[in-house]
Amino acid sequence: MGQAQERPTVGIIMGSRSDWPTMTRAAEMLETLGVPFETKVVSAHRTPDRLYDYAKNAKLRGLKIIIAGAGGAAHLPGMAASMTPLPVIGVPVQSKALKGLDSLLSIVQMPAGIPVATVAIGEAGAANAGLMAVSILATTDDALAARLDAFREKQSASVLETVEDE
Ligand code: RP5
Repeated sequence: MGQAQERPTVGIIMGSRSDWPTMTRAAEMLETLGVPFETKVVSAHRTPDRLYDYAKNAKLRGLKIIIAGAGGAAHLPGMAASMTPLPVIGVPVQSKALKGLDSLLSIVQMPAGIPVATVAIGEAGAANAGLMAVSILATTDDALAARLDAFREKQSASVLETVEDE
């Protein structure tokens, strides 16, 4: 898994190594925009003690945002959010049985009191989770805000105005 060198400000956690092909899209966005991050496998049900330690110490270690991806009965984002004051962005990983609808509903339907900012199912959601983390950090980081503006301008320029004839 990718790992930036500087002290991480974003923690990308996921319930299983099998989530990495999805969660790598969040990492790619952070890398592109120059945000230091870390990636870890932290399962709510297989490694609950690891989750407790991670969430309880996240702020103390200097993290500013957590991106948490999980599939199926996806407790990870909500449980992480319950144990840290940091903003948590939840990524519903596409499951085999229910194509991620289970993941989506179990992440998005948080009862009032502990929020999880939930993005779309799968790779698009993971990419947007990375960009959402950048947007939040950019509110207090002018250099990052400028890089995000440039990223968006480049994206706009890459969208063709017309459909070319073959
Ligand atoms: C969840 O169960 C993980 O987030 C993953 O999406 C799903 C399946 O995990 P594996 O059985 O592939 O490890 O906890």
